[in-house]
Amino acid sequence: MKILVTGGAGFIGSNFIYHMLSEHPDYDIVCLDALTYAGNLHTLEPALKNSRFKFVKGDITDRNAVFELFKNEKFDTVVNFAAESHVDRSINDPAIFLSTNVMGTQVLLDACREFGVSRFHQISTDEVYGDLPLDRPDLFFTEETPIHASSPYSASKAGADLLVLAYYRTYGLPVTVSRCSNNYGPYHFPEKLIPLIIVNLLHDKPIPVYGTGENIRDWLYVEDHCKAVDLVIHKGTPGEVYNIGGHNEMKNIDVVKLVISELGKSEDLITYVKDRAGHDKRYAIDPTKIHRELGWSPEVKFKDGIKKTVQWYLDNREWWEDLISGEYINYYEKMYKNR
Ligand code: NAD
Ligand code: TDX
Repeated sequence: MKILVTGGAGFIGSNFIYHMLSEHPDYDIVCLDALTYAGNLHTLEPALKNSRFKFVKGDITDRNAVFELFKNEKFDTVVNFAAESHVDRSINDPAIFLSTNVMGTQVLLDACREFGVSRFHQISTDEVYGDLPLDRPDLFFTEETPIHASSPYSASKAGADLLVLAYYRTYGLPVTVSRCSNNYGPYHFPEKLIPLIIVNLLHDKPIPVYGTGENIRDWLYVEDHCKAVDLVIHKGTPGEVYNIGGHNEMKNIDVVKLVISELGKSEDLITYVKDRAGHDKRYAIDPTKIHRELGWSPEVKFKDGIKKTVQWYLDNREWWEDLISGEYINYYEKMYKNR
């Protein structure tokens, strides 16, 4: 079995590559990644020593390069993690989100049709469902919840989902889609909430909390997501969507306070800043379908996952110290100065 993992130099894709290399000792994995600001080849250094792994630098929107790669490698399965993934960046500059997330997905789908694959799997997100109100804890996203995206990021992911499902209906391409809640764990780029809290606390810098901090996210340890995707690509039914989440809803402010206490820092570092435009209130996944049909359940409890994650950032300072120099300083200034 030969699998193409796009976006494998990013957060979840790299964790997925390590999961697959260790769980499937007879599989070959090729990673295609453009190495944008969010992609990091250092993350894949241990994988690069494995003879069953190959890295190819390239852009999923580059049709010629993608077709050439498919022609040479003859993939059985394609798992598409490659995306622009940060909501705040999509608010400032939506165009690249449409290009990578929609057009890039279309190029991959066309290559799958042309060269024949047994499965194309699209890594999607719970954000395509929009948000839920804070005062209705009885409501959850199911696979039947209508698409109702709020940000340019989630709209681009929703567009990609619709295309993927259209290629199933129109051309019979064997596709699956998974929509996961917020991930956390090793190799998470420090522009996202949990690694940003950790990195700022380690520098005794303020923690910017958007709005009132009451918004709710449904957190899942990244390894649990990888296990779910592994199951979907092997046992999922073509044409189907699977929600992935572990019923772990937390207010942002409670996540911030938990990480502060884990690191023994002061809550005085909490700073409330101007809210995100269009900020989704609550995400909450109903994972009944993947549990019932594929037997998946999350294994890592949030309090244990947070401990492991904080420890990983303490043990791997050189990984993130590299990332927060240079371009990241400009990003941080632009995003948070005078906010
Ligand atoms: P990330 O931003 O950490 O990584 C994205 C990777 O894609 C990077 O390595 C980047 O270099 C690569 N990439 C970007 N544009 C590319 C292009 N045009 N061609 C090839 N490679 C390109 O993202 P992540 O957090 O690991 O998310 C991975 C996927 O999972 C995304 O599709 C995202 O929408 C989805 N997702 C993320 C979360 C989350 O909590 N992070 C939750 C649900 C779904
Ligand atoms: O500085 C911050 N302060 C803050 O209060 C940042 C970066 C975020 N937040 C809030 C906004 C959100 O309510 O924390 C919450 C989490 O924010 P992000 O880490 O940016 O994640 P989110 O917007 O929820 O999107 C994530 O989950 C779904 C991923 O980035 C997406 O790729 C995925 O699809």
